[in-house]
Amino acid sequence: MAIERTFAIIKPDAVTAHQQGEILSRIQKHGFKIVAIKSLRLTKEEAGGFYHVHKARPFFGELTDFMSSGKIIAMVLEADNAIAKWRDAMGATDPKKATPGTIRHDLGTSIGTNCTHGSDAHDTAAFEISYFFAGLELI
Ligand code: 3AN
Repeated sequence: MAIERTFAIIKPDAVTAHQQGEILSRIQKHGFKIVAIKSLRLTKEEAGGFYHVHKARPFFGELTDFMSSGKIIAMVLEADNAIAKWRDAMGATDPKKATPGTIRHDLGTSIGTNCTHGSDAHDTAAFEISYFFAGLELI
């Protein structure tokens, strides 16, 4: 296994519900190092740039409205096998299908409002990290 970095978001639903502390605690219990972290609110256009791969999907408008509806917490997480490890910790996209004990199962409310994001591959992790963080923030 190799030390790897992934990109994570605590989404607006979780920030509004004051679940940041619970999610950060789970991140630490899972053994991730938080390399970088910031709180910000995206515009709809910025959310669209982040989710550009989903532009043709029917839920794109709903997704970008939601992701620009309030503050998010953006993070770079580091661990052995971080990309798969964070996706396992989050659980399935749809909280109703996620395994009990995963973050989305326990805190998510719908397939759209599923409280967290995580990169799904090395290339998307590299794009997503660079979308939010400059090199100097990642040392
Ligand atoms: P994941 O975030 O688990 O990789 P993707 O890449 O399939 O899931 O979808 C990106 C985001 O789009 C999801 N996190 C979810 O919030 C949203 N999404 C996916 N499917 C739907 C849907 N049917 N309706 C509304 N939002 C959706």
